[in-house]
Parts: sequence; C-alpha cells; structure tokens
Amino acid sequence: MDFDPNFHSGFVAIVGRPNVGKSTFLNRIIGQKIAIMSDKAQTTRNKIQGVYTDDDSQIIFLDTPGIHKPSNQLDDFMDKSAFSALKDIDAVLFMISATETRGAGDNFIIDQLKKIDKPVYLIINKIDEINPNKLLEIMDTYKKALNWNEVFPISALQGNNVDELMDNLKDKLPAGPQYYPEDEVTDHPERFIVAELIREKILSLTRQEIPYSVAIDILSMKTKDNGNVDIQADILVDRPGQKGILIGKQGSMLKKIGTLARQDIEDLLGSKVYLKLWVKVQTGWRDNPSILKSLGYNK
Ligand code: GDP
Ligand code: MG
Ligand code: K
Repeated sequence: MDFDPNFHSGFVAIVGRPNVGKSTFLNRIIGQKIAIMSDKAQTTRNKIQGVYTDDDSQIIFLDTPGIHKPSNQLDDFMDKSAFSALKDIDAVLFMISATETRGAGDNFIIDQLKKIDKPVYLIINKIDEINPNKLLEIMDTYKKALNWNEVFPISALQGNNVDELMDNLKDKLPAGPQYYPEDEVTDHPERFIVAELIREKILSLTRQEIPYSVAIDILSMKTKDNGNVDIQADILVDRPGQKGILIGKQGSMLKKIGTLARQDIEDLLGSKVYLKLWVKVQTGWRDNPSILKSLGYNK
C-alpha cells in the first residue's frame, strides 16, 4: 500500500441514543444512502460502515446501534458489537440531540466512554431546532460529564458546522493509509443493505412498535444476463398475527412493501430489480443463535 505521510486516516465511531441524527450525519457527509433512516427507534441494527474519502484523508465511520439494556440474545449481540467496535477506533463522536434532555441512555453511554482512552467529541445535533440560550444550557449540562476533546454544535440536517467538524476530525487522525478504494462507500455486502431497505419499508408502513420482531433473510440475489437483478427474500416474524398484518388484505401490504423496497434497491444497484418476498413465522428467532448466525449476527 502506498504511504503518503500527509494522508490522514482512521476509524471513527458514532454513538448516541436512537434518533439523535447519526444516520442523517453519515448520509450528509458520505452523500449516499448507506445508513438507513427511519423515524422509529432502532432502525440501524447492525453497525454500518461508511467511508469518507477526500484528497488527503479517509475516515471510516462506524454507525453503532442505540445502546440499551440487554434483554435477549440479539440485544446482547448489539451491545457487544457496539462496544467491541470502540476498541479499534481512533476517535468517538458522541451525538446528542439539542431537542432532548439528558437521560439515562446518555449517562449509560457516557459511562462506557469513560473506559476508553480515545478522543471523544460531544456533538450537539439539531441546533436548527433551538435558540442560542438553550445551546448554552445544554453545554453546561454536559460540560463536566466527560473530559471532551471537542464540543461541536451542528445541524446534520441543514449542514451547519459540519465542515468545521470534519476538518477538525481529519487533523486529529494519524497519518495512515487509504484503507478503501475511493469508490467504495461501504464494506458491507449489498445483500445487507438490500435487507435493511426492505426492513425500513416494513417499519415505516406498519405502525406497530415491535422493533426486533422482523428480520429479513435474503435467500438469493442474482444478476441475470440482461443485467436485471433477481432477489428472493423471507420476512421472518415472531407471531402469526404479525404475518397477517404484513401480508395485508389480499396481499396489499406485502405488495406495498415490495414496491417501495424495489424502487430503493433499483436506485442503489442502478439496475432493474425483480423482488419476491415471502412472510414466514419463525417463533423465537431472536433467541435462536443459529438463526441469528444465518442472518449475519455472528460476531
Ligand atoms: P439515528 O437513529 O441517530 O440514526 O437518527 P436519524 O439520522 O435516523 O434521525 C432521526 C430523526 O431526526 C430523523 O427524522 C431526522 O430527519 C431528524 N434529524 C436528524 N438530524 C437533524 C437535524 O440536524 N435537525 C433536525 N431538525 N432534525 C434532524
Ligand atoms: Mg440510524
Ligand atoms: K433511527
């Protein structure tokens, strides 16, 4: 690998409660829909790696899942993957929302961050929603919580102060190689992103708040001679009632999910997509290690 002493690179973890704007931030700086967004909490289940590259730097971002109390194996997995990620990183962005008061979730994360010996930035997001007095108040609330390396108020949505944050971050990273080719925006297989796009549609179309009871299993993904992509996937649910909801009256819900997901997948892959979905009841999949493993939760 070429080594240019003026090139800075490293791994940066983004942590923070659900819905503070982590995915919005990643999407803004990387400019591609690789981190899945939703108004519902916990959409980002796996850590998604986004790669930012410019002339003199490369930053590999880890978008970690929301941190919460473990209650089953999947939650355990999430906690482990979120914090094992912190060992190999060069800096952490701890993001909060200016519109929310400091809570137990924030304190839990701060306690974890105390254990690591890396620069930690406090990112106060959504400043477009508040007035300057409120911002000072928030800074005061967090000032003594941790020995922050930097404090950056930003709006991930509107872009305020985001360039300044990125410049600062680049300076802080060590001289290092370009780990990934420039055109590679994620090192996750396309399958994973496709599954997340399908899951995103399910969460936004069904109003139920059952964050973990739906999983997507991509059975096959094939490019045909004419360039079209054939995708077959199972939607796994926990209970028969959920199957009914997802299929809908005469299949109407499943059709809607399929249509919306297909459009996004076509945008992502840049080819015509044929998407076939099935709904299957697999009671207790969340606590079944072999199913979790087959779905890619095998860290
Ligand atoms: P995540 O769960 O931390 O990844 O949060 P998301 O990026 O999914 O954002 C959650 C919600 O907050 C979405 O509706 C975003 O549009 C919104 N949001 C994110 N950043 C900002 C911001 O800077 N300002 C405002 N007003 N809304 C934001
Ligand atoms: Mg997210
Ligand atoms: K979210």
